[in-house]
Amino acid sequence: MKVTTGITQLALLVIATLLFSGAEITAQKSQTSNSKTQTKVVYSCPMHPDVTSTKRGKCRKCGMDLRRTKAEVVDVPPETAPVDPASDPSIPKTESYSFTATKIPHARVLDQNGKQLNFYNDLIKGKSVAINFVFTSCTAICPPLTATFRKVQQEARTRGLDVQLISVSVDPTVDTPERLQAFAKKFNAEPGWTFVTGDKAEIDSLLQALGVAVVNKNDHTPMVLIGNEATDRWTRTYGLSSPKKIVDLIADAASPR
Ligand SMILES: [Cu+2]
Repeated sequence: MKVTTGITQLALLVIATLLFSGAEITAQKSQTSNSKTQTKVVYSCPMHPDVTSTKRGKCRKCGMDLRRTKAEVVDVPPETAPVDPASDPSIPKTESYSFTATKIPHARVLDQNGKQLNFYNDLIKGKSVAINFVFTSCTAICPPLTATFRKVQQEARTRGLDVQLISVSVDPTVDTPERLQAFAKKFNAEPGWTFVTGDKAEIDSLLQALGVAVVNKNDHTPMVLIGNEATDRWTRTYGLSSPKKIVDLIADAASPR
C-alpha cells in the first residue's frame, strides 16, 4: 500500500510541475508582448525581398501575396502599429528594371491559334512589347489584368503606337490554345495581342527567364513587363496601372535613351 501511495504522490507531483511550468510560460509570454523586444513573424514578397511586413498581405510593389519567411527578434515599441504600405505615397509602383532582351529565350511556344512560334524571334525581336502573366481559370486578378490590356491595345492604337501585347499562361497544361482563344475573344483581343502557352517545361523556363517563375499559379505576378528589343530599355509596372500610364511606359521604352 505504501509503495502505491508513493507512486500516486510522485504522479501528482509530476502533474503539478507540468501545470506550474505551463503557467510560467504563459506568464512569460504575456510579459514579452509588453516589452520592447518581441519575436515577430516576417512576411516578404518572393519577387521583392526588400518588401516585408509583419502581417499577411500583398506586396506594395507588385501585388503578390507575401510569404512567411522567418521569425526575427526586433525592437518594436508596443503601441506602434506597422506602417500600412498602401498608404505610403513614397513607394513607386513602377521601377526601371535591369533586364536585357538577351535574357529572353527562343522558347518554342504556341499562340491562341495553335500556331508554333519562337518566343524571341516572333514576338520580341524588333518590337515594343508589354507582357503579362495570366491563366484562363483565374477568377481573381486575371480578368481585370486582361481588361486593362484590352484598354492598352485601344489606347496604343489611338496614339499610333505599335506594340505587341503578350499574355503568357502560367497554367500551360490547362490553357490549351483553344482555351486561350476563347479567353482572347471574351476580352475582344485584336491582332497584335498574342496569348502564349506550350509545353510546361518550355513555359516554365520562359517564366524563369522573365523573372516571374511561380510554384503556385495562384501566386502569379500582376506585374507587366514592358520593353523594346531595339532600345533594350525595360520597365516593370503594376498590371492594374491606368492603361494610359502603361502606354506611356511603352512609348518611353521605345524612345532612344
Ligand atoms: Cu490570376
